[in-house]
Amino acid sequence: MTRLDDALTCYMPKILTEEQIRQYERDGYLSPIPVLSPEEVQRFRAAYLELEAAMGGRPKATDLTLTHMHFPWSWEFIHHEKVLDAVEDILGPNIICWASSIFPKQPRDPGFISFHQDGTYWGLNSMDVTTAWVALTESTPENGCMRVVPGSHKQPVHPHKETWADDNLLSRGQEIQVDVNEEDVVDIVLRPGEMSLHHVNIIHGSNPNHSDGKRIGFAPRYIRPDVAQVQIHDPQPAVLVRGRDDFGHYHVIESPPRDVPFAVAVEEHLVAARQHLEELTATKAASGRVSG
Ligand SMILES: O=C(O)CCC(=O)C(=O)O
Repeated sequence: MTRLDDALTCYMPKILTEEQIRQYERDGYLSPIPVLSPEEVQRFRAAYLELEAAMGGRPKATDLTLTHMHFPWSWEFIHHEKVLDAVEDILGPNIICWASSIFPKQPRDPGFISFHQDGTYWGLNSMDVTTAWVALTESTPENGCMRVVPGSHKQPVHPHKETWADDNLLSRGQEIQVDVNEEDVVDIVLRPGEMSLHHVNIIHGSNPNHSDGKRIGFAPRYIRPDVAQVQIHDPQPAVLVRGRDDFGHYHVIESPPRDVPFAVAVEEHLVAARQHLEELTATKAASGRVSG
């Protein structure tokens, strides 16, 4: 009996099947999982597009981290019941949202994401970390959907190079220093409202958008409360979205974002996101929370 068999004998999954949980364990990702209704997709997409417009129309992914700290719709998103039910089936009943990112690609956007493993530079001391990548538009090979190497989460953490390439949407253009065989890569095709879950150590990336439409994904990062961030002395803010935190590794935020005029929230968000990126770049800390 494996550890997973053991766990499944006393656990009744909330939304995933046992087969899906085993699949995630084996492949390091699971897709597609329907989570948002068409109305929710429309509402969240409209909220994001309002933010996008207020940020000049083409915000970079690095300016879109931690929106849940500033916008009620994003706070609601990271607490979405169906998303959390699936995450609970993977991580267990106690869940912290440690970060969130939004990855927009504009029509014909040359922006791409080089192959990388998130686990290399988030500075977390455990691999019990999963990203819920929720599609707010279609996500297809043509518009630059996410691509993964199934099973690669079981590989060691590989060296990465910071390329700082212009069109690379990652904070420092991090790129894995192993050859990725195209034949091993799987496209994660999603319809609006579907999500994939991916393990923090899986090799993943995405290509430019060759279509005439936008591609938008919202990606909350979830951990178990026992997962700590190394090399950080003061507890970092994080949101307990389900269950209990018996470990105290984070400064747990319990209240939704303050009710301030939209323009103020945008300004505060941008300052916070940029400050965060600056700190990260200045220290080159391996513990960055700038996602992707
Ligand atoms: O949105 C993408 O294309 C890639 C996202 C990503 O790298 C991530 O969620 O970790």
